Amino acid sequence: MITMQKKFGIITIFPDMVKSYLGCSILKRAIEKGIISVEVHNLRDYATDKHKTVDDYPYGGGPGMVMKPEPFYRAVEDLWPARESRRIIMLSPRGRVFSQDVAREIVEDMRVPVFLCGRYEAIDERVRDHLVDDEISIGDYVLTGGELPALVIIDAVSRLIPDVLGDDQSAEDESFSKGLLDYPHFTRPEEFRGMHVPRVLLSGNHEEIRKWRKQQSLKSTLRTRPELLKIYTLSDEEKILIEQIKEEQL
Ligand code: 4FM
Repeated sequence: MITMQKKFGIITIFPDMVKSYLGCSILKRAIEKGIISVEVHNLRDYATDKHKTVDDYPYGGGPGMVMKPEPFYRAVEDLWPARESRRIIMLSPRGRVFSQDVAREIVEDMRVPVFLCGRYEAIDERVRDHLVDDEISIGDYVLTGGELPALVIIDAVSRLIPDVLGDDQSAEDESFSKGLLDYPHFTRPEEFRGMHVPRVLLSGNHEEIRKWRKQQSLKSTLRTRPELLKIYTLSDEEKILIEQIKEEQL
């Protein structure tokens, strides 16, 4: 069987933080099976002074330290010397916002995604200028570094690769990849602390179940994320279901 083999690279001053997440659960199995591989490199190995300095004071003053450009350039040029072989991704709140579409774009790109993880206050702007191909944010909040965002992206991209998820768990099957929020899920027992599983799910009527799930997805999307419906093309059935939901709310 032919399958995708996706490589990732990470440059960080906390390689153990990244490796510990990759050493668990589904990503661990995917790495063991050779479906994905993640090269984790320590930025300090590319510092040039005897103290392995990777940060310095900001020109112009202000709080915090700035990461020096030289170690990032040296690491990338040593590890992925061919420009066309790599897609250097910087993680920061200044980037374009990550989404399922961006995950699909990265999985389809033949280049190796290499994540530059910053710490401290910022990375020297000259890294962005001539080394970075793509700047991504995982959302409008501020973290202490780029390691968690890099792992978030690797996680979302990896599960799009055929064979990373089990046979029964397809990445395409879920509601969100279709542009709507997921429907409610239930497992045994049928009654828990007086709360019952919706009767339709026990009916064995697959057409009724499909319709109920669609209705639930539309309901929660309309309530919680109405902006998602603006970019979603509704089928005739979905238009009718939406009208029914809106009538219920009157
Ligand atoms: C990034 C801290 C660079 C320090 C960060 C440096 C973030 C986000 C984020 C924190 N990254 N989406 N939100 N990074 O908060 O991507 Cl030098």
